[in-house]
Amino acid sequence: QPNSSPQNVHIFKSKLPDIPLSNHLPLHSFCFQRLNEISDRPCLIVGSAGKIYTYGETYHASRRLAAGMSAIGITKGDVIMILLQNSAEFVFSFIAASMIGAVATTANPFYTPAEIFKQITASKAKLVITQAMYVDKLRDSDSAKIGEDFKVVTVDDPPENCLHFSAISEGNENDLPEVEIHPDDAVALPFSSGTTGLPKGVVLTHRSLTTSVAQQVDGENPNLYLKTEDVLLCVLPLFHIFSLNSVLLCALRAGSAVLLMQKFDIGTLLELIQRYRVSVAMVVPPLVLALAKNPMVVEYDLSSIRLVLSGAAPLGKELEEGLRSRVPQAVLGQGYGMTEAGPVLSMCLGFAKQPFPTKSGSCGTVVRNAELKVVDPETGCSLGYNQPGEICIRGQQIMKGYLNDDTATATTIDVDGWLHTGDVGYVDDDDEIFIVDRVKELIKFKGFQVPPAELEALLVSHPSIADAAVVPQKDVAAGEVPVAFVVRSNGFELTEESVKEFIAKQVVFYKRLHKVYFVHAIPKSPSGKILRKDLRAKLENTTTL
Ligand code: 4UU
Repeated sequence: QPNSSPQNVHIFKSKLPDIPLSNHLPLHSFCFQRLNEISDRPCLIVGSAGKIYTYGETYHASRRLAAGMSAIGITKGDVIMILLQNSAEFVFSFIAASMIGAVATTANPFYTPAEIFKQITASKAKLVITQAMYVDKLRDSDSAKIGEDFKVVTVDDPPENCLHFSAISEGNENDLPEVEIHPDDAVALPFSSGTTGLPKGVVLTHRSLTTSVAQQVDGENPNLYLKTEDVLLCVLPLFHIFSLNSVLLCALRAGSAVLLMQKFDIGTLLELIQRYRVSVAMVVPPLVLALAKNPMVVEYDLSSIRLVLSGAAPLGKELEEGLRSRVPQAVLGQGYGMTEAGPVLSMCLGFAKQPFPTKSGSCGTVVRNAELKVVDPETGCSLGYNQPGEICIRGQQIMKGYLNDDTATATTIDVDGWLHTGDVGYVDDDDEIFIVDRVKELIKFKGFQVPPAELEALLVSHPSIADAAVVPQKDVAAGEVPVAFVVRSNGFELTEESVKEFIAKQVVFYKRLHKVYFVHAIPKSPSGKILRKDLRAKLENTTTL
Protein backbone atom coordinates (compact mmCIF):
# COMPACT_ATOMS: atom_id res chain seq x y z
CA GLN A 1 0.00 0.00 0.00
CA PRO A 2 2.14 2.89 -1.26
CA ASN A 3 -0.21 5.54 0.02
CA SER A 4 -0.92 4.39 3.52
CA SER A 5 1.68 6.72 5.04
CA PRO A 6 -0.21 9.47 6.86
CA GLN A 7 1.44 12.41 5.06
CA ASN A 8 -0.19 11.35 1.79
CA VAL A 9 -3.69 11.01 3.15
CA HIS A 10 -6.07 13.87 2.45
CA ILE A 11 -8.43 13.96 5.39
CA PHE A 12 -11.74 15.81 5.19
CA LYS A 13 -13.29 17.17 8.38
CA SER A 14 -16.51 18.91 9.33
CA LYS A 15 -16.68 22.69 9.14
CA LEU A 16 -17.95 22.51 12.73
CA PRO A 17 -15.31 22.17 15.43
CA ASP A 18 -14.88 18.89 17.30
CA ILE A 19 -16.69 18.79 20.64
CA PRO A 20 -16.18 16.88 23.87
CA LEU A 21 -18.20 13.66 23.63
CA SER A 22 -20.16 12.12 26.50
CA ASN A 23 -19.61 8.73 24.92
CA HIS A 24 -18.50 7.05 28.12
CA LEU A 25 -22.18 6.91 29.14
CA PRO A 26 -24.40 3.90 28.47
CA LEU A 27 -26.79 4.70 25.64
CA HIS A 28 -29.93 4.93 27.82
CA SER A 29 -28.22 7.27 30.33
CA PHE A 30 -27.01 9.41 27.46
CA CYS A 31 -30.49 9.59 25.93
CA PHE A 32 -32.20 10.45 29.21
CA GLN A 33 -29.45 12.66 30.61
CA ARG A 34 -31.79 15.67 30.88
CA LEU A 35 -34.72 13.64 32.25
CA ASN A 36 -35.24 15.81 35.33
CA GLU A 37 -35.63 18.89 33.18
CA ILE A 38 -37.95 17.41 30.58
CA SER A 39 -39.77 14.63 32.39
CA ASP A 40 -43.21 16.17 31.70
CA ARG A 41 -42.51 16.92 28.04
CA PRO A 42 -44.09 14.68 25.40
CA CYS A 43 -41.71 11.93 24.29
CA LEU A 44 -43.69 9.39 22.26
CA ILE A 45 -46.88 10.16 20.40
CA VAL A 46 -48.59 7.01 19.16
CA GLY A 47 -50.21 8.28 15.98
CA SER A 48 -52.84 5.56 15.58
CA ALA A 49 -54.09 5.69 19.19
CA GLY A 50 -53.55 9.35 20.02
CA LYS A 51 -51.72 8.20 23.16
CA ILE A 52 -48.86 10.34 24.43
CA TYR A 53 -46.06 9.16 26.72
CA THR A 54 -44.03 11.83 28.49
CA TYR A 55 -40.28 11.51 28.96
CA GLY A 56 -40.85 10.41 32.54
CA GLU A 57 -43.38 7.77 31.48
CA THR A 58 -41.14 6.51 28.69
CA TYR A 59 -38.17 6.24 31.01
CA HIS A 60 -40.05 4.40 33.75
CA ALA A 61 -41.91 2.11 31.34
CA SER A 62 -38.51 1.13 29.95
CA ARG A 63 -37.12 0.56 33.46
CA ARG A 64 -40.06 -1.65 34.44
CA LEU A 65 -39.64 -3.61 31.22
CA ALA A 66 -35.91 -3.95 31.88
CA ALA A 67 -36.70 -5.39 35.31
CA GLY A 68 -39.27 -7.74 33.73
CA MET A 69 -36.85 -8.91 31.03
CA SER A 70 -34.28 -9.55 33.68
CA ALA A 71 -36.84 -11.52 35.72
CA ILE A 72 -37.42 -13.93 32.82
CA GLY A 73 -33.70 -14.54 32.56
CA ILE A 74 -32.31 -12.00 30.12
CA THR A 75 -28.88 -10.93 31.33
CA LYS A 76 -25.99 -8.80 30.19
CA GLY A 77 -24.76 -9.67 26.71
CA ASP A 78 -27.94 -11.59 25.77
CA VAL A 79 -29.60 -10.72 22.49
CA ILE A 80 -33.28 -9.91 22.18
CA MET A 81 -35.00 -9.58 18.82
CA ILE A 82 -37.47 -6.76 18.27
CA LEU A 83 -39.79 -7.87 15.48
CA LEU A 84 -42.24 -4.99 15.55
CA GLN A 85 -43.56 -2.14 13.52
CA ASN A 86 -43.03 1.33 14.98
CA SER A 87 -44.74 1.44 18.36
CA ALA A 88 -44.17 2.53 21.94
CA GLU A 89 -43.37 -1.11 22.78
CA PHE A 90 -40.56 -1.03 20.22
CA VAL A 91 -39.02 1.96 21.95
CA PHE A 92 -39.44 0.56 25.48
CA SER A 93 -37.91 -2.75 24.40
CA PHE A 94 -34.87 -1.13 22.83
CA ILE A 95 -34.17 1.09 25.83
CA ALA A 96 -34.90 -1.69 28.32
CA ALA A 97 -32.36 -3.94 26.62
CA SER A 98 -29.77 -1.20 26.92
CA MET A 99 -30.57 -0.76 30.63
CA ILE A 100 -29.68 -4.36 31.47
CA GLY A 101 -26.68 -4.51 29.13
CA ALA A 102 -28.55 -6.68 26.64
CA VAL A 103 -28.36 -6.23 22.88
CA ALA A 104 -31.32 -5.53 20.59
CA THR A 105 -31.35 -7.04 17.13
CA THR A 106 -34.06 -5.49 15.00
CA ALA A 107 -35.78 -7.21 12.10
CA ASN A 108 -38.48 -6.46 9.59
CA PRO A 109 -41.77 -8.12 10.65
CA PHE A 110 -42.54 -8.64 6.97
CA TYR A 111 -39.56 -10.95 6.61
CA THR A 112 -40.27 -14.55 5.64
CA PRO A 113 -39.68 -17.28 8.26
CA ALA A 114 -36.37 -18.20 6.59
CA GLU A 115 -35.12 -14.62 6.75
CA ILE A 116 -36.14 -14.26 10.40
CA PHE A 117 -34.57 -17.55 11.43
CA LYS A 118 -31.26 -16.72 9.81
CA GLN A 119 -31.12 -13.68 12.07
CA ILE A 120 -32.37 -15.49 15.19
CA THR A 121 -29.79 -18.23 14.69
CA ALA A 122 -26.88 -15.93 13.86
CA SER A 123 -27.62 -13.57 16.75
CA LYS A 124 -28.60 -16.36 19.20
CA ALA A 125 -31.58 -14.28 20.27
CA LYS A 126 -33.10 -15.52 23.54
CA LEU A 127 -36.27 -13.47 23.37
CA VAL A 128 -38.40 -12.25 20.46
CA ILE A 129 -40.81 -9.38 21.05
CA THR A 130 -43.45 -9.29 18.35
CA GLN A 131 -47.13 -9.25 17.46
CA ALA A 132 -49.34 -12.35 17.56
CA MET A 133 -49.86 -12.28 13.79
CA TYR A 134 -46.14 -12.88 13.18
CA VAL A 135 -45.76 -15.79 15.61
CA ASP A 136 -46.59 -18.41 12.94
CA LYS A 137 -43.42 -17.35 11.15
CA LEU A 138 -41.46 -18.27 14.27
CA ARG A 139 -42.78 -21.83 14.47
CA ASP A 140 -41.53 -23.78 11.48
CA SER A 141 -37.82 -24.20 12.03
CA ASP A 142 -35.55 -27.03 13.12
CA SER A 143 -32.70 -24.67 13.97
CA ALA A 144 -34.38 -22.92 16.89
CA LYS A 145 -37.64 -23.56 18.73
CA ILE A 146 -40.02 -21.41 20.76
CA GLY A 147 -39.76 -22.28 24.42
CA GLU A 148 -36.52 -24.23 23.97
CA ASP A 149 -34.14 -21.84 22.27
CA PHE A 150 -35.98 -18.57 22.64
CA LYS A 151 -39.01 -17.11 24.36
CA VAL A 152 -41.69 -15.12 22.54
CA VAL A 153 -43.55 -12.14 23.94
CA THR A 154 -46.42 -10.57 22.02
CA VAL A 155 -47.70 -7.05 22.50
CA ASP A 156 -51.25 -8.31 21.84
CA ASP A 157 -53.11 -11.55 22.75
CA PRO A 158 -50.41 -14.23 23.01
CA PRO A 159 -50.80 -17.45 21.00
CA GLU A 160 -49.78 -20.82 22.49
CA ASN A 161 -46.36 -20.94 24.17
CA CYS A 162 -46.02 -17.17 24.13
CA LEU A 163 -46.13 -14.60 26.91
CA HIS A 164 -48.09 -11.38 26.91
CA PHE A 165 -46.08 -8.13 27.00
CA SER A 166 -47.55 -7.39 30.44
CA ALA A 167 -45.67 -10.43 31.77
CA ILE A 168 -42.46 -8.44 31.40
CA SER A 169 -43.57 -4.81 31.21
CA GLU A 170 -44.73 -4.60 34.80
CA GLY A 171 -41.49 -5.44 36.51
CA ASN A 172 -40.40 -3.71 39.69
CA GLU A 173 -37.84 -0.99 39.08
CA ASN A 174 -36.32 -1.76 42.47
CA ASP A 175 -35.44 -5.23 41.20
CA LEU A 176 -33.48 -3.88 38.28
CA PRO A 177 -30.08 -5.54 38.51
CA GLU A 178 -26.99 -3.39 38.76
CA VAL A 179 -25.03 -4.01 35.61
CA GLU A 180 -21.74 -2.51 34.72
CA ILE A 181 -21.79 -1.36 31.14
CA HIS A 182 -18.59 -0.67 29.29
CA PRO A 183 -18.67 1.77 26.34
CA ASP A 184 -17.38 -1.04 24.10
CA ASP A 185 -20.25 -3.38 24.99
CA ALA A 186 -22.72 -4.04 22.19
CA VAL A 187 -26.16 -2.44 22.45
CA ALA A 188 -27.63 -2.84 18.96
CA LEU A 189 -27.21 -5.56 16.37
CA PRO A 190 -28.80 -4.55 13.09
CA PHE A 191 -28.12 -6.82 10.12
CA SER A 192 -26.53 -5.59 6.94
CA SER A 193 -24.81 -7.19 3.96
CA GLY A 194 -22.23 -4.39 3.85
CA THR A 195 -20.11 -4.27 0.74
CA THR A 196 -20.42 -7.97 -0.15
CA GLY A 197 -22.10 -11.27 0.69
CA LEU A 198 -24.97 -12.17 2.99
CA PRO A 199 -26.51 -10.11 5.81
CA LYS A 200 -24.29 -10.06 8.89
CA GLY A 201 -24.80 -8.79 12.42
CA VAL A 202 -23.37 -5.29 12.79
CA VAL A 203 -22.08 -4.81 16.33
CA LEU A 204 -22.89 -1.27 17.42
CA THR A 205 -21.67 -0.43 20.90
CA HIS A 206 -22.83 2.11 23.44
CA ARG A 207 -19.86 4.18 22.34
CA SER A 208 -20.77 3.92 18.63
CA LEU A 209 -24.32 5.13 19.11
CA THR A 210 -23.68 7.80 21.73
CA THR A 211 -20.90 9.16 19.51
CA SER A 212 -23.09 9.15 16.42
CA VAL A 213 -25.98 10.87 18.18
CA ALA A 214 -23.63 13.45 19.73
CA GLN A 215 -22.12 14.15 16.31
CA GLN A 216 -25.59 15.03 15.12
CA VAL A 217 -27.33 16.86 17.95
CA ASP A 218 -24.74 17.87 20.57
CA GLY A 219 -22.56 20.96 20.85
CA GLU A 220 -23.04 24.73 20.86
CA ASN A 221 -23.84 24.60 17.20
CA PRO A 222 -25.33 21.14 16.57
CA ASN A 223 -25.12 19.80 13.02
CA LEU A 224 -28.76 18.72 13.35
CA TYR A 225 -30.37 21.30 15.58
CA LEU A 226 -33.38 19.82 17.37
CA LYS A 227 -35.38 21.67 20.01
CA THR A 228 -37.56 20.33 22.81
CA GLU A 229 -40.58 21.87 21.05
CA ASP A 230 -39.88 19.87 17.90
CA VAL A 231 -42.13 17.01 16.81
CA LEU A 232 -40.24 14.47 14.72
CA LEU A 233 -42.00 12.30 12.19
CA CYS A 234 -41.17 8.65 12.77
CA VAL A 235 -42.71 6.84 9.82
CA LEU A 236 -39.51 5.18 8.60
CA PRO A 237 -39.21 1.77 10.24
CA LEU A 238 -37.31 1.75 13.53
CA PHE A 239 -35.83 -1.63 12.66
CA HIS A 240 -33.63 0.25 10.15
CA ILE A 241 -30.72 2.20 11.58
CA PHE A 242 -31.69 5.52 9.92
CA SER A 243 -34.90 5.82 11.91
CA LEU A 244 -33.52 4.20 15.05
CA ASN A 245 -30.57 6.56 15.26
CA SER A 246 -31.43 9.81 13.51
CA VAL A 247 -35.08 9.90 14.54
CA LEU A 248 -35.52 8.09 17.84
CA LEU A 249 -32.15 8.38 19.57
CA CYS A 250 -31.48 11.92 18.36
CA ALA A 251 -34.94 13.04 19.47
CA LEU A 252 -34.49 11.50 22.92
CA ARG A 253 -31.12 13.16 23.37
CA ALA A 254 -32.55 16.52 22.32
CA GLY A 255 -35.77 16.13 24.31
CA SER A 256 -38.03 16.39 21.25
CA ALA A 257 -41.27 14.47 20.69
CA VAL A 258 -41.46 11.48 18.35
CA LEU A 259 -44.63 10.88 16.35
CA LEU A 260 -44.77 7.10 15.80
CA MET A 261 -46.50 5.83 12.69
CA GLN A 262 -46.87 2.11 12.18
CA LYS A 263 -46.86 2.21 8.44
CA PHE A 264 -46.81 4.60 5.56
CA ASP A 265 -50.16 5.73 4.26
CA ILE A 266 -50.19 9.15 2.60
CA GLY A 267 -53.60 10.21 3.91
CA THR A 268 -52.88 9.27 7.52
CA LEU A 269 -49.42 10.76 7.26
CA LEU A 270 -50.70 14.15 6.09
CA GLU A 271 -53.46 14.13 8.67
CA LEU A 272 -50.99 13.41 11.50
CA ILE A 273 -48.49 16.01 10.32
CA GLN A 274 -51.27 18.58 10.43
CA ARG A 275 -52.76 17.40 13.74
CA TYR A 276 -49.49 17.19 15.69
CA ARG A 277 -47.73 20.07 13.93
CA VAL A 278 -44.78 17.94 12.86
CA SER A 279 -41.73 20.17 12.53
CA VAL A 280 -38.98 17.75 11.50
CA ALA A 281 -39.44 14.98 8.95
CA MET A 282 -36.94 12.22 8.28
CA VAL A 283 -37.76 10.68 4.92
CA VAL A 284 -36.50 8.47 2.11
CA PRO A 285 -36.70 9.43 -1.59
CA PRO A 286 -39.92 7.44 -2.31
CA LEU A 287 -41.61 9.40 0.48
CA VAL A 288 -40.32 12.63 -1.01
CA LEU A 289 -41.87 11.49 -4.28
CA ALA A 290 -45.24 11.04 -2.57
CA LEU A 291 -45.02 14.42 -0.85
CA ALA A 292 -43.95 16.13 -4.06
CA LYS A 293 -46.47 14.50 -6.39
CA ASN A 294 -49.54 13.33 -4.52
CA PRO A 295 -52.50 15.67 -5.17
CA MET A 296 -53.83 15.15 -1.62
CA VAL A 297 -50.88 17.11 -0.23
CA VAL A 298 -52.37 20.50 -1.11
CA GLU A 299 -55.42 19.80 1.06
CA TYR A 300 -53.34 19.73 4.24
CA ASP A 301 -51.50 22.31 6.27
CA LEU A 302 -47.82 21.41 6.25
CA SER A 303 -46.63 24.82 7.41
CA SER A 304 -45.30 23.38 10.68
CA ILE A 305 -42.49 21.52 8.88
CA ARG A 306 -39.22 23.40 9.26
CA LEU A 307 -36.74 20.65 8.32
CA VAL A 308 -36.79 17.66 5.98
CA LEU A 309 -33.92 15.18 6.12
CA SER A 310 -33.75 12.60 3.34
CA GLY A 311 -31.42 9.63 3.43
CA ALA A 312 -30.78 5.95 2.69
CA ALA A 313 -30.79 6.41 -1.10
CA PRO A 314 -29.92 9.12 -3.62
CA LEU A 315 -32.34 12.05 -3.84
CA GLY A 316 -32.66 13.50 -7.34
CA LYS A 317 -32.59 17.26 -7.83
CA GLU A 318 -35.99 17.37 -9.55
CA LEU A 319 -37.53 15.49 -6.68
CA GLU A 320 -35.98 17.89 -4.20
CA GLU A 321 -37.37 20.84 -6.18
CA GLY A 322 -40.79 19.17 -6.24
CA LEU A 323 -40.75 18.87 -2.47
CA ARG A 324 -39.52 22.46 -2.07
CA SER A 325 -42.65 23.73 -3.78
CA ARG A 326 -44.80 21.85 -1.24
CA VAL A 327 -42.91 22.96 1.89
CA PRO A 328 -41.28 26.25 0.82
CA GLN A 329 -40.62 27.28 4.44
CA ALA A 330 -38.53 24.20 5.26
CA VAL A 331 -34.80 23.54 5.03
CA LEU A 332 -34.30 20.49 2.82
CA GLY A 333 -31.17 18.39 2.91
CA GLN A 334 -29.71 14.95 3.07
CA GLY A 335 -27.95 12.67 5.47
CA TYR A 336 -25.71 9.89 4.29
CA GLY A 337 -25.48 6.79 6.41
CA MET A 338 -24.45 3.16 6.39
CA THR A 339 -25.39 0.70 9.13
CA GLU A 340 -21.73 -0.23 9.69
CA ALA A 341 -20.69 3.43 9.96
CA GLY A 342 -22.73 3.86 13.11
CA PRO A 343 -24.54 4.96 10.82
CA VAL A 344 -24.15 8.67 9.93
CA LEU A 345 -21.19 9.73 7.79
CA SER A 346 -22.39 13.11 6.69
CA MET A 347 -25.25 15.50 7.18
CA CYS A 348 -26.51 18.71 5.64
CA LEU A 349 -25.03 21.75 7.40
CA GLY A 350 -28.19 23.67 6.56
CA PHE A 351 -29.67 21.84 9.58
CA ALA A 352 -27.17 23.41 11.98
CA LYS A 353 -28.17 25.95 14.62
CA GLN A 354 -26.09 28.49 12.72
CA PRO A 355 -26.63 27.01 9.29
CA PHE A 356 -24.24 27.03 6.34
CA PRO A 357 -25.40 27.49 2.77
CA THR A 358 -25.66 24.12 1.00
CA LYS A 359 -26.23 22.81 -2.50
CA SER A 360 -29.02 20.60 -3.70
CA GLY A 361 -27.90 17.06 -4.52
CA SER A 362 -25.28 17.04 -1.80
CA CYS A 363 -25.34 14.45 0.99
CA GLY A 364 -24.02 16.96 3.48
CA THR A 365 -20.61 17.40 5.07
CA VAL A 366 -18.78 14.79 7.13
CA VAL A 367 -19.98 14.80 10.75
CA ARG A 368 -17.79 16.40 13.43
CA ASN A 369 -15.34 14.34 15.51
CA ALA A 370 -14.75 12.12 12.48
CA GLU A 371 -12.41 11.85 9.52
CA LEU A 372 -13.39 11.11 5.96
CA LYS A 373 -11.18 10.25 3.03
CA VAL A 374 -11.77 9.40 -0.61
CA VAL A 375 -9.59 6.69 -2.15
CA ASP A 376 -8.99 5.47 -5.67
CA PRO A 377 -10.71 2.04 -5.64
CA GLU A 378 -7.98 0.56 -7.84
CA THR A 379 -4.84 1.88 -6.14
CA GLY A 380 -6.06 2.80 -2.66
CA CYS A 381 -4.45 6.24 -3.09
CA SER A 382 -6.06 9.08 -1.18
CA LEU A 383 -7.70 11.71 -3.40
CA GLY A 384 -8.24 15.45 -2.92
CA TYR A 385 -11.18 17.75 -3.59
CA ASN A 386 -13.50 17.05 -6.53
CA GLN A 387 -12.02 13.66 -7.37
CA PRO A 388 -14.46 10.76 -7.11
CA GLY A 389 -13.37 7.63 -5.28
CA GLU A 390 -14.44 5.24 -2.55
CA ILE A 391 -15.58 7.03 0.59
CA CYS A 392 -13.93 5.89 3.84
CA ILE A 393 -14.76 7.03 7.36
CA ARG A 394 -12.94 6.86 10.68
CA GLY A 395 -14.15 7.73 14.16
CA GLN A 396 -15.51 6.34 17.41
CA GLN A 397 -19.00 5.99 15.94
CA ILE A 398 -18.22 3.15 13.52
CA MET A 399 -19.18 -0.46 14.28
CA LYS A 400 -17.00 -2.65 16.43
CA GLY A 401 -17.18 -5.24 13.65
CA TYR A 402 -19.39 -7.92 12.18
CA LEU A 403 -20.68 -10.50 14.64
CA ASN A 404 -18.48 -13.62 14.58
CA ASP A 405 -16.97 -12.69 11.23
CA ASP A 406 -13.40 -11.47 11.49
CA THR A 407 -12.78 -11.89 7.78
CA ALA A 408 -15.67 -9.66 6.74
CA THR A 409 -14.69 -7.18 9.46
CA ALA A 410 -11.11 -7.03 8.23
CA THR A 411 -12.14 -6.39 4.63
CA THR A 412 -14.41 -3.53 5.75
CA ILE A 413 -12.32 -1.84 8.46
CA ASP A 414 -8.62 -1.67 7.58
CA VAL A 415 -5.71 -1.77 10.02
CA ASP A 416 -5.67 2.02 10.26
CA GLY A 417 -9.31 2.05 11.39
CA TRP A 418 -10.82 3.26 8.12
CA LEU A 419 -14.22 1.83 7.27
CA HIS A 420 -14.61 1.33 3.51
CA THR A 421 -18.16 2.12 2.42
CA GLY A 422 -18.26 0.79 -1.13
CA ASP A 423 -19.82 4.12 -2.13
CA VAL A 424 -18.19 6.31 -4.75
CA GLY A 425 -18.32 10.04 -4.24
CA TYR A 426 -16.35 13.24 -4.05
CA VAL A 427 -16.01 16.23 -1.77
CA ASP A 428 -16.44 19.61 -3.46
CA ASP A 429 -14.69 22.91 -2.67
CA ASP A 430 -17.29 23.71 -0.01
CA ASP A 431 -16.71 20.38 1.76
CA GLU A 432 -20.00 19.00 0.51
CA ILE A 433 -20.17 15.31 -0.37
CA PHE A 434 -21.72 14.04 -3.57
CA ILE A 435 -22.32 10.32 -4.06
CA VAL A 436 -22.08 9.31 -7.69
CA ASP A 437 -21.88 5.50 -7.76
CA ARG A 438 -21.44 2.32 -5.76
CA VAL A 439 -18.61 -0.20 -6.06
CA LYS A 440 -20.29 -2.65 -3.69
CA GLU A 441 -22.85 -5.29 -4.60
CA LEU A 442 -25.70 -3.81 -2.59
CA ILE A 443 -29.01 -2.96 -4.27
CA LYS A 444 -31.33 -0.45 -2.61
CA PHE A 445 -35.08 -0.71 -3.17
CA LYS A 446 -36.69 2.40 -1.67
CA GLY A 447 -33.77 2.55 0.76
CA PHE A 448 -34.19 -1.10 1.83
CA GLN A 449 -31.18 -3.38 1.46
CA VAL A 450 -31.35 -6.10 -1.16
CA PRO A 451 -28.19 -8.22 -0.98
CA PRO A 452 -27.56 -9.81 -4.40
CA ALA A 453 -25.58 -12.68 -2.85
CA GLU A 454 -28.67 -13.78 -0.93
CA LEU A 455 -30.79 -13.96 -4.09
CA GLU A 456 -27.98 -15.62 -6.06
CA ALA A 457 -27.69 -18.35 -3.41
CA LEU A 458 -31.43 -18.98 -3.64
CA LEU A 459 -31.36 -19.01 -7.44
CA VAL A 460 -28.58 -21.59 -7.73
CA SER A 461 -30.41 -23.81 -5.24
CA HIS A 462 -33.08 -24.26 -7.95
CA PRO A 463 -32.55 -27.62 -9.74
CA SER A 464 -32.91 -26.05 -13.20
CA ILE A 465 -30.52 -23.14 -12.62
CA ALA A 466 -26.83 -23.64 -13.32
CA ASP A 467 -25.62 -20.15 -12.48
CA ALA A 468 -27.05 -16.73 -11.66
CA ALA A 469 -26.18 -13.11 -10.94
CA VAL A 470 -28.36 -10.36 -9.50
CA VAL A 471 -27.77 -6.67 -10.21
CA PRO A 472 -29.66 -3.41 -9.75
CA GLN A 473 -31.72 -1.85 -12.52
CA LYS A 474 -32.71 1.83 -12.26
CA ASP A 475 -36.35 2.43 -11.43
CA VAL A 476 -38.24 5.70 -11.08
CA ALA A 477 -40.38 4.74 -8.08
CA ALA A 478 -37.99 2.50 -6.13
CA GLY A 479 -34.61 3.94 -7.16
CA GLU A 480 -33.33 0.48 -7.96
CA VAL A 481 -34.91 -2.95 -8.39
CA PRO A 482 -33.16 -6.34 -8.40
CA VAL A 483 -33.01 -8.16 -11.73
CA ALA A 484 -31.41 -11.55 -12.42
CA PHE A 485 -29.26 -13.04 -15.13
CA VAL A 486 -29.87 -16.77 -15.12
CA VAL A 487 -28.17 -19.71 -16.84
CA ARG A 488 -30.57 -22.62 -17.26
CA SER A 489 -29.17 -26.07 -16.54
CA ASN A 490 -31.57 -28.25 -18.53
CA GLY A 491 -33.08 -27.05 -21.75
CA PHE A 492 -35.51 -24.19 -21.93
CA GLU A 493 -38.45 -25.16 -19.76
CA LEU A 494 -37.70 -22.72 -16.99
CA THR A 495 -39.73 -19.52 -17.48
CA GLU A 496 -39.19 -16.02 -16.19
CA GLU A 497 -42.43 -16.27 -14.20
CA SER A 498 -41.42 -19.48 -12.46
CA VAL A 499 -38.05 -18.04 -11.45
CA LYS A 500 -39.69 -14.90 -10.10
CA GLU A 501 -42.20 -16.95 -8.15
CA PHE A 502 -39.53 -19.27 -6.78
CA ILE A 503 -37.78 -16.24 -5.25
CA ALA A 504 -40.93 -14.39 -4.22
CA LYS A 505 -41.97 -17.27 -1.97
CA GLN A 506 -38.74 -17.06 -0.01
CA VAL A 507 -38.08 -13.37 0.50
CA VAL A 508 -39.64 -10.16 1.80
CA PHE A 509 -41.50 -8.19 -0.89
CA TYR A 510 -38.73 -5.71 -1.73
CA LYS A 511 -36.23 -8.44 -2.59
CA ARG A 512 -38.46 -9.85 -5.35
CA LEU A 513 -36.97 -10.04 -8.83
CA HIS A 514 -38.41 -7.58 -11.32
CA LYS A 515 -36.95 -9.17 -14.41
CA VAL A 516 -35.13 -12.35 -15.34
CA TYR A 517 -32.78 -12.44 -18.31
CA PHE A 518 -31.75 -15.90 -19.52
CA VAL A 519 -28.14 -16.00 -20.68
CA HIS A 520 -25.60 -18.65 -21.67
CA ALA A 521 -22.98 -17.68 -19.12
CA ILE A 522 -22.39 -15.22 -16.28
CA PRO A 523 -19.36 -13.02 -16.98
CA LYS A 524 -16.71 -13.65 -14.32
CA SER A 525 -13.20 -12.53 -13.52
CA PRO A 526 -10.37 -15.10 -13.62
CA SER A 527 -10.78 -15.46 -9.85
CA GLY A 528 -14.47 -16.31 -10.28
CA LYS A 529 -16.00 -13.01 -9.17
CA ILE A 530 -19.14 -11.96 -11.01
CA LEU A 531 -18.39 -8.98 -13.25
CA ARG A 532 -21.35 -6.96 -12.02
CA LYS A 533 -20.24 -3.83 -13.83
CA ASP A 534 -20.53 -5.65 -17.17
CA LEU A 535 -24.03 -6.82 -16.34
CA ARG A 536 -25.08 -3.37 -15.17
CA ALA A 537 -23.68 -1.90 -18.39
CA LYS A 538 -25.70 -4.44 -20.37
CA LEU A 539 -28.87 -3.18 -18.69
CA GLU A 540 -28.04 0.44 -19.42
CA ASN A 541 -27.18 -0.08 -23.07
CA THR A 542 -30.06 -2.28 -24.08
CA THR A 543 -33.74 -1.64 -23.80
CA THR A 544 -34.69 -5.19 -24.72
CA LEU A 545 -32.32 -8.03 -23.97
C1 4UU B 1 -27.13 8.10 -1.56
O1 4UU B 1 -29.19 3.58 4.47
C2 4UU B 1 -28.58 3.48 5.51
C3 4UU B 1 -28.52 4.57 6.47
C4 4UU B 1 -28.95 5.81 6.11
C5 4UU B 1 -28.98 6.98 6.96
C6 4UU B 1 -28.82 6.92 8.30
C7 4UU B 1 -28.87 8.06 9.10
C8 4UU B 1 -29.18 8.16 6.38
C9 4UU B 1 -29.21 9.41 7.10
C10 4UU B 1 -29.07 9.31 8.52
O2 4UU B 1 -29.16 10.35 9.22
O3 4UU B 1 -27.90 2.35 5.85
P1 4UU B 1 -27.82 1.02 5.01
O4 4UU B 1 -26.75 0.23 5.66
O5 4UU B 1 -29.15 0.40 4.88
O6 4UU B 1 -27.37 1.43 3.56
C11 4UU B 1 -26.16 2.07 3.34
C12 4UU B 1 -26.04 2.54 1.91
C13 4UU B 1 -24.88 3.47 1.71
O7 4UU B 1 -23.65 2.78 1.69
C14 4UU B 1 -25.25 4.13 0.40
O8 4UU B 1 -24.98 3.27 -0.68
O9 4UU B 1 -27.17 3.31 1.49
C15 4UU B 1 -26.77 4.29 0.53
N1 4UU B 1 -27.10 5.62 1.03
C16 4UU B 1 -27.18 6.71 0.24
N2 4UU B 1 -26.97 6.87 -1.07
C17 4UU B 1 -27.38 6.00 2.28
N3 4UU B 1 -27.67 7.31 2.35
C18 4UU B 1 -27.55 7.79 1.08
C19 4UU B 1 -27.72 9.07 0.47
N4 4UU B 1 -27.50 9.18 -0.85
N5 4UU B 1 -28.11 10.14 1.17
